[in-house]
Amino acid sequence: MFKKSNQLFERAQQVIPGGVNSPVRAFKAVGGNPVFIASGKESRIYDVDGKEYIDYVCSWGPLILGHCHPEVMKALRGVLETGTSYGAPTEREVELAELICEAFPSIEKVRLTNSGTESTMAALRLARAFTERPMIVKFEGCYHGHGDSLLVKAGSGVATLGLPDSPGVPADLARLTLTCRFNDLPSVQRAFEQHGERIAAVIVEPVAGNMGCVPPQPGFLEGLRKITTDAGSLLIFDEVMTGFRLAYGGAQQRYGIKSDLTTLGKIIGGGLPVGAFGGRKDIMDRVAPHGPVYQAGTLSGNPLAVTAGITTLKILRQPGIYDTLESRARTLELGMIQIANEANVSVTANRVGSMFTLFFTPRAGGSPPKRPDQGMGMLVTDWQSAKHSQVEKFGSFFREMLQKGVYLAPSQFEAGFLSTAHSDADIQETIHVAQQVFAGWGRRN
Ligand code: KE4
Repeated sequence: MFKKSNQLFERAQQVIPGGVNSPVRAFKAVGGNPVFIASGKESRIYDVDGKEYIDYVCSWGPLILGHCHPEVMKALRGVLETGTSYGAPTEREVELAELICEAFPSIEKVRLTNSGTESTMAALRLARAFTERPMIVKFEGCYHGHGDSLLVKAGSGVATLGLPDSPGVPADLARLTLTCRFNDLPSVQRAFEQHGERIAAVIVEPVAGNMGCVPPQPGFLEGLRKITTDAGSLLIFDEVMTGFRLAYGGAQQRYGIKSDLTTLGKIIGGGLPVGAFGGRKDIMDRVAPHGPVYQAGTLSGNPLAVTAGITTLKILRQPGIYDTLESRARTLELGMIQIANEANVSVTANRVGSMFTLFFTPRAGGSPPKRPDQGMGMLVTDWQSAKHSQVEKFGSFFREMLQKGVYLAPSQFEAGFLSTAHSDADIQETIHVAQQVFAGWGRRN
């Protein structure tokens, strides 16, 4: 098992930093070597040693229709015959932009990019230009791509001037990013009391996925909307992960909040590289060439990528898609909680729609769980509580599930995803496999 993957990993590390083209893929958070994938089909992926897995990463969210969806593949084959890229406007990118504006009422105009990172970088530049203010607010545990202003961690305390979260990020730039606590409006109020008139925007994952899945507490997003409006700052919803995932209109449809700018990615490319940033017309009209704020991209709006995106969104518009995703994800969540409780394994689960995380947190104490969706573990509502997770336990769980043919996100602090290709049988098989893993833990303890 994993023989060819291990050989490829050795080879990859000679020519690619860490042997991977994105750090989380290296399995450093869970131990062991990454498996190299040879193919995917519906809810399954197959590694280079021929082992089959039920896939809950779905390329980190884009493949909400599963691997090799027949209509997406047919559309790609069709456009491939006409060419791959022109560096000139095409009808398809207008169609994708129209679909996005139709799905998100807060998006009156949208610019397509090649990744989520490009989109959030551009959205920050645009917000700074529009407000003529230099500072940004982000949240601990939220990730918005690898743009310099966003690779920043909290300073001495929360809502203090930021410090670089990676070598190479200039301290002078990091100081312009304030880091507050997710689900903690007072920390945002403090930031605005101290720096309000200098804050261009607040950027937030409306449902956090990058500390594991953490939903907004009631009133949190509404509070951000009010604070930013009152201060003349912009509210940026980073919906790269949640856009078209939580609902056809993303988190803003689910929670009924309109942001000034929205960033998108992942699903809108249907598995090919597409990102986007969009929002109010008066803001977006500042973007070159209409306005002075520069943003560009050789392959932005690429015909292949937008075709995969258009086909995906048109399928997602069909009635019932999100209800099915919700119901299957709920079955998985309840099943995992039930078998963990039965096996006396302390976990807590966070889920919004078909995006979820099983946190291996210490026992919460107090009375035993009462609700079927309540595990024994401490709740996770922000980065501080997420950090209580017993990551070694998650690592063992990940490796044993992998051995048994279930491919989870290789980090406790990531979200897992379901696709429309995941069947009821897949869900039951996953629960059964987890039950075997927990039973093994019981025998060992
Ligand atoms: P990309 O540049 O990776 O397309 O998008 C960056 C980004 C922006 N905003 C949010 C909310 C995101 O989740 C992401 C990227 N998500 C990660 C998963 N945690 C991508 C996986 C990876 O980095 O390899």
